Amino acid sequence: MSDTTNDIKHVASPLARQTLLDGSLTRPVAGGRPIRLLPWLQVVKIGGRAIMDRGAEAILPIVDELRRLLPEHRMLILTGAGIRARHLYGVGLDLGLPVGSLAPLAASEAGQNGHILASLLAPEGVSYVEHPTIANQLAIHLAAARAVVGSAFPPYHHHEFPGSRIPSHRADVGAFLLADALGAAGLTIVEDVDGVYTTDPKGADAASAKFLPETSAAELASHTGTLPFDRVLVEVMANARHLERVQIVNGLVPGRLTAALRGEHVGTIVKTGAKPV
Ligand code: GWN
Ligand code: ATP
Repeated sequence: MSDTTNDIKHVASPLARQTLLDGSLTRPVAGGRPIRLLPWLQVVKIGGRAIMDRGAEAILPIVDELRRLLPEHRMLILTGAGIRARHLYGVGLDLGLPVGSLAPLAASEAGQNGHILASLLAPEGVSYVEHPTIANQLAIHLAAARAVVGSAFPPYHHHEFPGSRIPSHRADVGAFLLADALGAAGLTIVEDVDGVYTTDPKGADAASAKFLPETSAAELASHTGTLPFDRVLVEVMANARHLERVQIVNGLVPGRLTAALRGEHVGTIVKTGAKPV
């Protein structure tokens, strides 16, 4: 075989001859910022317990607000799991189920809430889309409709990390991972409190709770108390690639979600570790 034939068949690949375990070798190739897949997308996470579990009283005003936002924004609306998942954790843990069995069961409750929300927005052309659709056909669905609804849970199943008996990657983490991976314009987390406080404003120390209009993943890393979102989100935000901030708003106050999507500083803005371009 001639040298010429060998040259033609050779495919130059920058990582072919080295280990992927050495950061100094992979950095020149893998160190760049990824492209933004859907830079115009607004991701909105609706709390399962905070909003959906309250029924019509909380859901209908949010549906109304989302409906009015459709001409202004293209949205991926993701729902959390709520009280049914908490009941499920209780029963499952009592039976000794591993975390990888509990994760998809809880995730299915987030999906149910998504189906409920999507039904109410159906007259506007909004549908529930499945996890595989979000993974592979989100762009075409958002070309056909101003918004779609999905489950905020990440589909970890038996790949859930075994560090805790309750799945650590829940709806807030799932919503953030998607928004950052898609290079979305923003992520708004809709809660039943005004934002992040120094301590739970509905807990035993409520009287001492101070509102934090702005904070950061770095500051929250040393916060030992509870937060209004998944604890692991703090770590995930620190390693963000695109999303420079997350906004937490009170969905029980009409207009807060709209203001956040219009770029107003309502609720709490949490700065992530993503570097500005
Ligand atoms: O079922 O409501 O997607 O979008 O994590 O997996 O447990 O599944 O195990 O496309 O793949 O219950 O069936 O269910 O919520 O997650 O979905 O209706 O394989 O559209 O079949 O990654 O919705 O569901 O629960 O999101 O979060 O069939 Mo459901 Mo969820 Mo539907 Mo989905 Mo899981 Mo699929 Mo999946 Mo499973
Ligand atoms: P899911 O979507 O997973 O069902 P959710 O986001 O709707 O959940 P919770 O996980 O209960 O709801 O989180 C919101 C609650 O967090 C608030 O109602 C508040 O009482 C509580 N909380 C705890 N610590 C804080 C804090 N430091 N600041 C603000 N709220 C806090």
